Amino acid sequence: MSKSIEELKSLTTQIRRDILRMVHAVNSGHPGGSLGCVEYFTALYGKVMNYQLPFTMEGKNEDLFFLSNGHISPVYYSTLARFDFFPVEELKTFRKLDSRLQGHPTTHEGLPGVRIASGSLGQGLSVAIGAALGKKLDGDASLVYSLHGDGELQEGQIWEALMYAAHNKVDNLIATVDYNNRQIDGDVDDVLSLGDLHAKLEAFGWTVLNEKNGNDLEAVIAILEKAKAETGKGKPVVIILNTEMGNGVDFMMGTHAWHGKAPNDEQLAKAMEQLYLEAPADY
Ligand SMILES: Cc1ncc(C[n+]2csc(CCOP(=O)(O)OP(=O)(O)O)c2C)c(N)n1
Ligand SMILES: [Mg+2]
Repeated sequence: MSKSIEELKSLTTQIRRDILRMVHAVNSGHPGGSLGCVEYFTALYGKVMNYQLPFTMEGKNEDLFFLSNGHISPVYYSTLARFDFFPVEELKTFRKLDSRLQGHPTTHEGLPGVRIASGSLGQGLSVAIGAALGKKLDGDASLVYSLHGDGELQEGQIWEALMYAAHNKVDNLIATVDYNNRQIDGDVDDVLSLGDLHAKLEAFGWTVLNEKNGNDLEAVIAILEKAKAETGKGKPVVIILNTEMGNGVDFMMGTHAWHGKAPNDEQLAKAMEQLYLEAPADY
């Protein structure tokens, strides 16, 4: 049964708790970008995307999602577990040897929900385009979604893929850019600015939507629904989603420092206080 907005909002807090506990347990992983993308994942899996369980690799007649910025695997894994793709307890195995939950997603462990390996930035848009074209060939009217980091957009392959998708009218694809203006070494504007991203994406032939409140669940659902309404019109669709790296934990916001760093015991305890739930369903 589908969850109410209130239930989904409380789930966003649970997912944030999962993310921090997962990276804390192994003292490694990427909490910052993960925390910023919680509303996107919750909107996608809780409201917007049409998918079936049990998971099948082929995903015929269902929407597909490809995570291109694979380092934010904690938010991906927590979301998949909380939406019943695999047991929540398995989050305990994150980044452990022989786990299905590797630091960067891979397919050979067979984790339900994961259709591509990612982590090497820049590749996921090309995969999503291939899957979208495959759906057209199959007469499958479902949609393909993908997520990309803004720092990831510095990869040349992304721009080849953008050009290719517009030329081939891949209009069953909704790509989203996690526009947090942070990357591993600092602010995107300082490291290698994307300039006027909206104008660039438009010039590459895409329909471009913007959402300033990427950490407001209802706003994210609304922009994804708007994007859906723009599909089937001869152009691929992209959402520039403003998010806050580290969102939900005060000392993790306003900096790139938590891109790939785990909290220590004290920091975890402090963060958990800020992510209070009356009845947490921690694994
Ligand atoms: C091809 C490639 N080059 C470099 C890296 C190392 N790397 C991992 S995350 C990252 C920063 C990416 O920035 P962004 O996509 O904005 O992610 P965020 O920091 O916002 O989570 C880099 C350079 C990588 N994973 N793949
Ligand atoms: Mg970023």
